[in-house]
Amino acid sequence: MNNYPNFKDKETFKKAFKAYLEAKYAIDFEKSTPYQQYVVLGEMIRYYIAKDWNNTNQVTFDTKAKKVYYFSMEFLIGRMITNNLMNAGVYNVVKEAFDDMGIDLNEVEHQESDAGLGNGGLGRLAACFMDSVASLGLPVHGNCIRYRYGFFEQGVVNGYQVEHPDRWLKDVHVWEIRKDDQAVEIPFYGYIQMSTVNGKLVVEHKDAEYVKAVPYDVPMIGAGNHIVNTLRLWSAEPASTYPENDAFQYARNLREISSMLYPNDDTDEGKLLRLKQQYFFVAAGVNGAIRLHKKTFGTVKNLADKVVFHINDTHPALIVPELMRILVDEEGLPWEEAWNITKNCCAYTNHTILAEALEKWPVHLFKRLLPRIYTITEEINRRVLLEIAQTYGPNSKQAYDMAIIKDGRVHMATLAIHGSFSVNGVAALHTEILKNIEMKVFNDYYPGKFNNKTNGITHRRWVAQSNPELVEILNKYCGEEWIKDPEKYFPLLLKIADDPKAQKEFAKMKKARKDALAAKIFKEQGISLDTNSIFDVQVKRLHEYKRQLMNALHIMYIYNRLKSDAEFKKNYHPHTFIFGAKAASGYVLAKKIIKLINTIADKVNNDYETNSLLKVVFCVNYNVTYAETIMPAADVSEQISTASKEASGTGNMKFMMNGAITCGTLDGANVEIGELVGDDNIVIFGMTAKEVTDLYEQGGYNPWDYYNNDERIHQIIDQLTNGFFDHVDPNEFQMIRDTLLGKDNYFVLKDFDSYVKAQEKINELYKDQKKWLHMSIVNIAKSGFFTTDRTMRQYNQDIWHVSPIQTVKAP
Ligand code: 26R
Repeated sequence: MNNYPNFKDKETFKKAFKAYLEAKYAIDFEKSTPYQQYVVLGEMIRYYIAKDWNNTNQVTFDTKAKKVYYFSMEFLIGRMITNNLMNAGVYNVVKEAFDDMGIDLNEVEHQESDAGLGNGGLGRLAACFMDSVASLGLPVHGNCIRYRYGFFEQGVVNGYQVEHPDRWLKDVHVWEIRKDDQAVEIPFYGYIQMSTVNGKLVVEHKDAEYVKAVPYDVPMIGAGNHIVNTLRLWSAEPASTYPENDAFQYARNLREISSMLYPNDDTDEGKLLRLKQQYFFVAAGVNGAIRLHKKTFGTVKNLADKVVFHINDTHPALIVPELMRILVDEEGLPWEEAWNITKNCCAYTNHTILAEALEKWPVHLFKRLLPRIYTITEEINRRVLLEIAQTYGPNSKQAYDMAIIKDGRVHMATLAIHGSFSVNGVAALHTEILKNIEMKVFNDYYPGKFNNKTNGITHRRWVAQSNPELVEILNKYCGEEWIKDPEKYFPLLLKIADDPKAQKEFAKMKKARKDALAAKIFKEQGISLDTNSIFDVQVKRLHEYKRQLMNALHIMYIYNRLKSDAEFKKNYHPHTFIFGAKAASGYVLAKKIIKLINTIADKVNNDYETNSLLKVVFCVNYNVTYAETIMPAADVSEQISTASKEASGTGNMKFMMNGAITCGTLDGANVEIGELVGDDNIVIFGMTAKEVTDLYEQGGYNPWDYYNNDERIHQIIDQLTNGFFDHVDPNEFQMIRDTLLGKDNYFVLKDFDSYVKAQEKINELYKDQKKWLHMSIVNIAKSGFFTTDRTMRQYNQDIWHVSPIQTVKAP
């Protein structure tokens, strides 16, 4: 057993738990609340893993192991308690003890607030990565900001989204440890004075405004291997020196830095505070890493052999100039040597090709906030351009395209590409688009730098933790080893894909998960669902390119058909369309689409002629915790983005691993899902990425042709504004109508017909349950590829090259 004996067995645990609780809260155990029980359990787990955590750090230090610092502005971790109980290997002891004591473990688990330090895909990916690297024993540590408010809490009032602050830290955060001794002071503003002293360049940052960065460490517990990595969250506090003339204003401003997560995942707003956040956590994390490196090796010259800084999207790209600053200004290395080290330390992942999401900072803003970082970035740019001129001559188009600073702005993706030894995309198609279109000029100039790492999800959270019925089935047909290597063991399911007895077990599993979701929705929103209906689910951020609108319009079409076509009605299998989505607070059209979905739900759910066949639910405040109930309950996974726009998607993988059939376009990782399961086990529709790109080049298409020639489309578009929805201002959805008929940039109307056909196919397939279950089982069997264990192994083999930590296990 482990170093801390309280979890040795059920009886020991019961005694320790009771004693701890009574001491901590000075009450009788019988009078304790689930929240108090949660805090005590959480703290006990943290003590339990403390030795392993310390040991992991110590061994990494003693063996002088190479390590990775994964910098991400977002880690969407959700709740940690269940994951920690399972990975630490004490779930069953606790469960049995609690059963004896009359405590509902599930209720205790629900006391934890969902840590929403992320917007969506990119943030959740980082969280899945942390689970996998710890479980593989790889020394990979996260760096992020300790946002006082995470991603906003969504409410719905009269069909409209309202936003509330996410006060996730309002109670104690049981997992973190504040490390005052490792705080770092970060300079902003001021000016730079250079001088030469004894022939050496001295760079002084004068009149700077300092902010203290205090780290809070959160353990990332590996599954059953006694490895505990660290996620370091930086918090902004007053520094030891501050401007005397305006101390209050200073205090207010600096607290803002770690006050909230920006709720945008599409448009780069260019807000000064966001740039401050970026430099704040980059500088804190890099300085901490360098300090530890120097303590280990006494030099920075071997940095590239021992450290990788991973840049998760462009948000932490300031790592590049910050590292140069440290190496040149503080360590006194010549520029060339420093640049060589920097280029060999940094690796960058691109997560989007949406032009509006690419970060570009106005020079005037950048320069004022970060004077030294700016001059260094300028020098990087100057030298890079000189080098490019050697290949392409002076004033080439290539030089313009690859410039870091141009048109008054600093281009962060460009900075990240020049400053990294590896640039990766997140799905095969996405990487091809980067290499051949979006970043072609870089791929030509830096052959071999670009590579693909298809995303994944951690099967520990998304199956082991979220779908107990599926766990039982997997244990039975794949053996309990599946948890260690899903890619190897899941395919054993192929043998029983047509076995009636096994099929029945899968059907039962799905029914149980649908019942659980229906119970939650009933409890929270008072809507009752038919769990024999097809659960057709689209959950993800609300964005035009993801085309929730197409899904909504299709529901209107189905409703119209059900009302007017008896034959159609007879053949229609009952459907429940489930949505979950948050819209960025400033994204007006996205918010309108939420209103539309809720308006449609209102209408169809209350129509007694059709509501046994058609129901619509908008799940309020979709987050990681909600997803844990939704993913396993889906029959159909909606992945219907305009082809080429969704870099990968990861929800698609969670659904697949839980047996849902993908209804999707050939976009992102859907392409790879399709290749794995084969055409018969996925429903693909719509334009291809190439067709989309070609059509953009021709300037788009005319949506009026579709409105005029397709009666179904004509009817729905008119219904948006003709009073069809009761108690709704006919102008309410004018904006949606105008968008669709104006340009329809995301080809909703163009793909509509093929989407209707895809949905018709699903309706027919589902009626043949033998066929459907076969498809579902094949999907699970092939989903092992999408574990982040595989993704992380590939990152390590091709990019990071670190060795697993060898800890000496306590006797
Ligand atoms: C600049 C700022 C406003 C900003 C832009 C974009 C902030 C956040 C984002 C989020 C983007 C980068 C994102 O989440 N991308 C998603 O990454 C997932 C993980 O790789 C992919 O699965 C998904 O397809 C992609 O949209």
